[in-house]
Amino acid sequence: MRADTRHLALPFFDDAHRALGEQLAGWAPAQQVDESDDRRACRQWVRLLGDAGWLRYCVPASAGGAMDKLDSRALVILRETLAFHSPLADFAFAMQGLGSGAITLAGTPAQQAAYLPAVARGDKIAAFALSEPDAGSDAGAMATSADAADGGWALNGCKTWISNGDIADFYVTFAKTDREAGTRGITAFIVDAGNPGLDSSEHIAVMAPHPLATLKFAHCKLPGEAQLGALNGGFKLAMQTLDIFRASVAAAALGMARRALFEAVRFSRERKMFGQTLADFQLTQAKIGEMAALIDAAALLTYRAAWLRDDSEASGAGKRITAEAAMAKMTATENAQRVIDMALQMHGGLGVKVGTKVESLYRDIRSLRIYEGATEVQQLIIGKAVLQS
Ligand code: COS
Repeated sequence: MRADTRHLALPFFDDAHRALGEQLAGWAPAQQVDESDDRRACRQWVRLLGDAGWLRYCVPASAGGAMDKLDSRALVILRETLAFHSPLADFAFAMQGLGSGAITLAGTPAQQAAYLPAVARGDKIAAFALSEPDAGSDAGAMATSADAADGGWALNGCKTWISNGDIADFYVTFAKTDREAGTRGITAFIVDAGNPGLDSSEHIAVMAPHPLATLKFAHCKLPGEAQLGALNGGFKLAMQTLDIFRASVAAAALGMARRALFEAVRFSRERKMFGQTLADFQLTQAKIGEMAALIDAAALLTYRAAWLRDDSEASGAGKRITAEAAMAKMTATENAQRVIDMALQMHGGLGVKVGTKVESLYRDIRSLRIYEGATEVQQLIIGKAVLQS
């Protein structure tokens, strides 16, 4: 089935976005990936996405990308469409962008050349290592440290909930370089998989399976060139990266919600009950109406956040869109959870049967309300911004 593309007519998008959305809507349903093993499937999705050229939207043109700069609206279209068809395909795409985003923003020419073209081809798998067992929402409280050693660095500590953990070729890792300086004492590093000081073997199983692991750094030696961006500038770099990708998490949630509505409409038209179809009942019509409005509200906030960032980049204004991205992420993920729950309820017993699309969506959506800043963190960000304005 082809994803609906009517929203591409909205003025947030230009013709290049419309062409991208139409092409992708034709490509995605034709892909066949056995997702029973999430690690194998994720690698396969990266291969397919790389070969088809879609990963080129994760890096800028100077490094083999499709557009001059990371384009938030293109990312939104890609994630929304991929998530409609396969949340795991969306995950594989998104992690290539999130994992390499800090290199795009702050990498030296040599770092960009070494990693970004390979990410765009799907030859290197990327990961973003920020969270720790005792530092999730409070990212600045991280304990992993990087100390000067042998002309380079030595990392010690632990990162957890790391997407692509143990299948990534490199990890953009954030560590304390000044323990007393809070968020102003964090630096980013590029850690290649295979470094003998890195153990990524502890996998984490979750309700919607995708590659996830804990990383342990034990005197993990890095050359000086592994430092990414300014010394002690890592927290801002992490936040700037999240500013780009949070709006795209909203888009992934939107894709899942649109799929749930699609399934609910299809099912309600087919299901016979009391001499009519489920869709003939006013109760069903009211639910479908509520679902559609929740989806459109999420869509408008998501497209606004993406458009604002692209517009700010194009004009060179460099305006932060943290609050708008937070509004999009919070609203789209929370609304999608409600829409998917309503679609599942409409399916009755079938809704909880393993193998039904709404059943897997119900599990897929849940973590989006938590990762890349939980709903409560988004509320905090928005609240602070309102109070400061
Ligand atoms: N862009 C640029 N700079 C930013 C920024 C952004 N989006 N957000 C914060 N900063 C800067 C601030 O300007 C401040 O700079 P100064 O030190 O020069 O004043 C600094 O970073 C610290 O900001 P703040 O005081 O707001 O930091 P807090 O420790 O209060 O943390 C939250 C803010 C909670 C918003 C942050 O820790 C966060 O986003 N947490 C969630 C992390 C997350 O998403 N984890 C999931 C990991 S990926 S799955």
